[in-house]
Amino acid sequence: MSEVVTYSREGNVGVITVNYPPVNALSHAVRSGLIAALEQGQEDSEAKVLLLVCEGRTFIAGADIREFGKPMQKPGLAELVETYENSEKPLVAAIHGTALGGGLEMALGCHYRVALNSAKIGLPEVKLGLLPGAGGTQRLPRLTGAQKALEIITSGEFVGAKDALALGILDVVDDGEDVKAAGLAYAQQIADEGKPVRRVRDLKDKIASDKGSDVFDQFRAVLQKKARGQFSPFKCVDAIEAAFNLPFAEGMKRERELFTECMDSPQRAGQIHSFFAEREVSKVKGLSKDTPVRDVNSVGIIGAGTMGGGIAMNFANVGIPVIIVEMKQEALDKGLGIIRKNYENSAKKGRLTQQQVEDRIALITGSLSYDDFKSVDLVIEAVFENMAVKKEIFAKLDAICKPGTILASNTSTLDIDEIGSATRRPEDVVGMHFFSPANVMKLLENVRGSKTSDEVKATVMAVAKKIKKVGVLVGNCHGFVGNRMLHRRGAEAMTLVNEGATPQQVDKVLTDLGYPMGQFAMSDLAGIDVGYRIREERRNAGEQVAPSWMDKLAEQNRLGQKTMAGVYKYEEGSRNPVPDAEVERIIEGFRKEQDISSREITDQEILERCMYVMVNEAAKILEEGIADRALDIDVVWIYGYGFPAYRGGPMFWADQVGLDVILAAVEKYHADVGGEQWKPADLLKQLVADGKKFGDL
Ligand code: T1G
Repeated sequence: MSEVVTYSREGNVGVITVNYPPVNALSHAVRSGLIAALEQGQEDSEAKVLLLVCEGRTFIAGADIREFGKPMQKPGLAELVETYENSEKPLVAAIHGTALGGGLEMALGCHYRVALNSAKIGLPEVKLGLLPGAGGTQRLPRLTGAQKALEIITSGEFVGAKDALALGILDVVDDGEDVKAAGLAYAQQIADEGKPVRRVRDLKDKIASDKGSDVFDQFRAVLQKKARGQFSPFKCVDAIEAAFNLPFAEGMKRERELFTECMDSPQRAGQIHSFFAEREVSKVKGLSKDTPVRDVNSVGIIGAGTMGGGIAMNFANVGIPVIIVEMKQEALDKGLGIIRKNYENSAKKGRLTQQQVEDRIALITGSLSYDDFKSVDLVIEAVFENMAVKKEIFAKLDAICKPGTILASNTSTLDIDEIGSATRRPEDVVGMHFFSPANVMKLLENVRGSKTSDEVKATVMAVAKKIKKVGVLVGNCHGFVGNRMLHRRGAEAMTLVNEGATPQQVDKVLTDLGYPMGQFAMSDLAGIDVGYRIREERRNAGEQVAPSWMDKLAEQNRLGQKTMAGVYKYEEGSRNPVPDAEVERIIEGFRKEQDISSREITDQEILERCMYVMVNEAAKILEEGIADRALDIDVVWIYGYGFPAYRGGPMFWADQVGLDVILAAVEKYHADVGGEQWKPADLLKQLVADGKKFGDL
């Protein structure tokens, strides 16, 4: 008798119940249990209809991802679904929570489907670098037609119960909260009405209406942009197309071939790594589930600029009231106006109702006085990057805020310990580094100071989850994890241009790797003056910072998108970067001034120098304990800088390139290019010597 799947009967309904926490994934034990329970149901002469239902918080959430990469044990998932579909007795699936991937495929193998109104369904395999491999690409189109099946399967997005009902994926949606009761009622109705077995595989009208249409090629053209560089989305289209060109059994064979191609692709390994890494980062070294977490029911924000406004929206979006303090009424009004405009835009796009817009705006109030922070639980400072200003602010906050209020800075590079030293509560001081636009980017880099308490660390990690961010706890150094590595890449990219590359050549190497944006297009977006000010501050602090052709741009007020010209030029109303001959002249002039003779630079050298310098820096970050695990760094780069999840993050990618290859190149550039950035990290040398990878740490 299976521990995880049981059979029972209620009246003349045979009930197959899955109970395999946390998400009823289709592990080998569950698959075997489902076969056994179905056999019991078939043999139970009292059972006229069978019901498949799950205990716990959700219906089956898919194949057990932890089994991927290991030898598949029978029964396979496609075979299991087919066995259910061939049941002689009508089978009803009752869905709550999320029916995803193999879970939805199991439901599609049943003959009728009921779901709670709160339930969602989806085929998110594409987000794992896969495709639905248990008949989803063949059965779903038979219910929805080609276009909707293509959208659902290539996006991997979840579909709410009401929409799924309208699409014909569900038969009934129940407004109650008891999925078993809903399932039993519907199964009893089917028994009473003597409804027959109804196999999705036998449905023909949706196939007939879309057969031979050019929707597939149209969709491939759309994917060329949306899924640039990815493998599995295109295989999804091929599999779905097979449902319209081949008989069901042939279509299943074609799906299996394409699924195997995806399973074997390095992108699947990268996506699966990213999936688990995103969940692992919330398990912080040194913190346990018992570490106390403070309540955060009200938030104060200092600064109503782009960052402050975006940060405020994150809290209002989840119902937490926010007070934004500015120095001047005009700046406050401008900031609040931008927040309203952002919400109105979301409403225009149908993402929010007007009521939701008003409700969120009502949660955000402005003030010109710090006194309004007296009772807030958390304050986040989001003013410009100047240490003296920040210390003055934190001293004031320390005097005004109640004991226990967490004082956080959104600084992107500055020393959290030094900021905390301006207060009598360094244990309550922490960095909360949001990424622009703060209401969009998912990463929240939480920066622990040397005195930050475990309770505060646990609290800001819980806040990240609450505001739907991916929180990563990192150590305190210049640039923390993400920007410290980005600074290395930026410096290397600038030097490559000094030496002969063009900005657009460098950017194309990075976008070909899968970044959404190249180094210099990103500089234009952030503002050329941002980097210029940082370099000037470091020069004024006595650091040796080499002159740069980008300084020339700043000095000529070519600040990027905001001035319609920076590294690139921009047409009116367009963000599309266009190479500018004027910039090439500026670069040429800089080379002459610096007596640099330019040379032909290959794309491979650009890739190595931009990426390996980051990997070397990351190894130093790990050595210093600024990041606890390599996967933390992967998550920072995927969610903070758009590093392609299908490559698993820079550390996972480095492991796939081979650390020996990278170390050899680092040593070569240390000799050729020189500089601290190319000094091989001890950890990198050690891993290569031991034949190990970052993933082994
Ligand atoms: N397999 C194994 N473990 C899983 C899992 C899965 N499919 N889904 C989640 N977990 C673990 C997760 O690692 C975490 O573990 C815990 O459950 C809670 O997850 C043939 C091949 C269901 C929406 O892609 O989207 O079917 O950290 O923190 O935020 O066609 O988990 O507690 O140890 O994410 O409430 C397709 C992936 C598989 C769904 C719940 N299915 N999961 O979110 O909790 S491929 C998916 C999710 C497939 C077939 C193909 C989410 C969730 P731990 P969580 P959550």
